[in-house]
Amino acid sequence: MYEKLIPILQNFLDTEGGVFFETIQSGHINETYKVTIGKTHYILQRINTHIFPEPQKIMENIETVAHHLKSKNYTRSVLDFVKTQNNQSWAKDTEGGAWRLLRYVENTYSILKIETEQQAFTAAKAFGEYISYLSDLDVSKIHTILPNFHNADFRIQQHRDALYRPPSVFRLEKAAKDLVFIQQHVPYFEKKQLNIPLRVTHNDTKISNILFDKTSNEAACIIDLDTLQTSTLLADFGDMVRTYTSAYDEDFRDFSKVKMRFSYFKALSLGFIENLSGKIMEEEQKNLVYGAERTVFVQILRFMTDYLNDDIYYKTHYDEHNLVRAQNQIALFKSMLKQRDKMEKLIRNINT
Ligand code: GN1
Ligand code: MG
Repeated sequence: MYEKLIPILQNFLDTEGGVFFETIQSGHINETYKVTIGKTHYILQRINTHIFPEPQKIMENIETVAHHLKSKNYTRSVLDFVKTQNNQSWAKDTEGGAWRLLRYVENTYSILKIETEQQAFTAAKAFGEYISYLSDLDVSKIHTILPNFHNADFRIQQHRDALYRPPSVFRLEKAAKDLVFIQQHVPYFEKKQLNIPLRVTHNDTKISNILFDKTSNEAACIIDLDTLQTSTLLADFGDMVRTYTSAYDEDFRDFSKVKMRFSYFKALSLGFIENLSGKIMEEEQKNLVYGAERTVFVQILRFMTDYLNDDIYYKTHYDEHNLVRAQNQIALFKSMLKQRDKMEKLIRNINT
């Protein structure tokens, strides 16, 4: 099964002496392998070009950001790609697939699910610091990779388009109650203009996108930079609230247990803002909770839209997978709405 990877790998380096492959099961989009040659480890990844049609732009963004971080003496590791033998940052396979090879960051581990408030604090602090380091990077130097990625109006429209298509009656019936819920909440997010600056943001701040140092348990490296582009700080904060505060991931089916845990919200908020001192604007801080609610709502829309579209975007492992994910996120969203006042109060009282 791994034989087909050998010629791909040879675009980047010689494979004499044997190669060992391991599949890495994480992420809904790309295909990822750990590669061992002798004592050296790499990550080989196939970029999903249906979703990311312009790998060149992704790689240029990553280089621009790495250069900026290094010039400012950023102390954590940055992703380090092996160039092809022709000095390119990625290679095409015979079917048009796009591949790249990264040097593995040694002595690190990643986690799929947050276990402690300390981890939430540490990860959010690293993402806050990242945004802070990038706050003086000229946004016009960054390519847009996925237009409208966090744009709620765009996601609402995609959802409506899916409903007009129309979806199968079976799926519509299965989702009926959730579709009503979505309809009720659309007005809170539709056509809301906030006066918030564009920044260079990560746009996928889930916990598995941080490598932790095995010795210190500090954040060693921020990874998965495919969605790195301009957006607002609310999106990065929001995705942390979405993925760090729930005790269960988005695939978990016992929705009654899915809750926004306030102690985790507190930890991540304090961590995030700590390194943004003097950089976060009043208007940004004021809208953090709204931004978090919007991020979760957008994720509900995205999973539900994909369910209505017969699963064309996210990898799914069973028939109702996207519906379950949407319902799981609805449970989280409901729990957040109940705690809105408490969350607002906490954010208001953090001094920057
Ligand atoms: C996708 O592939 P992965 O897991 O890194 C998605 C994110 C979603 C996430 C939901 C490019 O990320 O936006 O929040 O799934 N990435 C893209 O788990 O659509
Ligand atoms: Mg990602």
